Amino acid sequence: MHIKRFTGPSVKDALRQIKAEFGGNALILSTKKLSQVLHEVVAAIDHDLVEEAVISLDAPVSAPAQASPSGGKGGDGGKGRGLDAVKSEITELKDLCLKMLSEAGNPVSSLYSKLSSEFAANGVDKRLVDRLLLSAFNGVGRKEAVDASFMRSELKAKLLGNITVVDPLSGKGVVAFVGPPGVGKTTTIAKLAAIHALKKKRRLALVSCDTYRIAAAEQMKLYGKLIGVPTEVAKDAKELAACLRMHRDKDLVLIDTAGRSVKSREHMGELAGISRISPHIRFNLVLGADTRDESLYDCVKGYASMPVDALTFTKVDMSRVYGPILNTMVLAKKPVSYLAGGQRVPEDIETATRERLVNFFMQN
Ligand SMILES: Nc1nc2c(ncn2[C@@H]2O[C@H](COP(=O)(O)OP(=O)(O)OP(=O)(O)O)[C@@H](O)[C@H]2O)c(=O)[nH]1
Ligand SMILES: [Mg+2]
Repeated sequence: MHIKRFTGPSVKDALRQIKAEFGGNALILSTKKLSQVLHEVVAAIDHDLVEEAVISLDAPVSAPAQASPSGGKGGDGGKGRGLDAVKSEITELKDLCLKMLSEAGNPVSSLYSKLSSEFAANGVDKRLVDRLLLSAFNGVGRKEAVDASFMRSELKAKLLGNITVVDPLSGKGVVAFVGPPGVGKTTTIAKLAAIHALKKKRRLALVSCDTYRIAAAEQMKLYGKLIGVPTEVAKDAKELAACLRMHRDKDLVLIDTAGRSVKSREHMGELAGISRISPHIRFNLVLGADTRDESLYDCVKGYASMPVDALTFTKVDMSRVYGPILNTMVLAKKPVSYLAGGQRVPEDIETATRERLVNFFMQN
């Protein structure tokens, strides 16, 4: 099966292109109005389908159109019959188009649109859904293209191939957590600090660079005290550099930063100052999985100038749909590090795995 997306100023125009490229036995999988002036039709061709094709561009020409100019009724020398034939052909073409656009009765189209709706209901971006489905359906045989469980595992394999994960705390180093206000940066650091210091018995230090919000540093200090790890406060890059020197014997130093808008030049300048201290500081962008796509995209774009290594998604427990996680990681082209699913420290966090993420995006 070969699947391709055709676009044109009208559906008719796209169908014309399909006929030119695929011949008369194309299957229409979906149609979409992209804008006032652009329409998209996704079509498939499979030689196995030729005999049984429910939807075909080459429908047999009906009797009126085939009538010979000399035969038939009326005495107008063929002129009237010609008009009838044209009218009939137009009607027939119209019916044919409608038939083509109808998905009923076409098992490939039905499965394609069922899977498409499932992804869409999970909040996956429509463009991404189309790309995924096109890559999964392309190249499979007709038998497989109507087999729901086969196509689901194809899609899972495609998704797996597109997901990357990383654990920035697996080795030694300095990791700074950045992100919008209230997303869960400090809580995430507390969870990770507790796991690494208490369970994994690693040497840790915490540094709060959040002197913007009242009591933010106190929050970090309290967590540090409860976990039993030294916690420093740095009000600028110079003080942070001194803290890092002081704790260079540690396995891990986790840096908490203030949550502020990416539109704040002052804040982005401060973060850039942190990144200039050392190229070895890794940045983890913390985002709320319950956030709207547009806000997530704004964050990704806002932090594009920072050397962000990975994305952590918090508040997974509060999200109704998981598509935004996929949309954001595809846009950012970054691996996912952690998934936080609650307020409990340290229980509600897990290191991201590709399989876990795939299960979020495809629940069956
Ligand atoms: N439901 C849920 N709540 C969370 C999660 N992570 C953090 N929270 C809660 O979100 C709120 C804000 O958490 P913080 O860790 O203070 O967020 P922050 O990003 O450090 O906030 P700022 O420093 O003000 O930018 C707290 O009430 C946390 O308990 C999560 O995964 N799920
Ligand atoms: Mg905080």
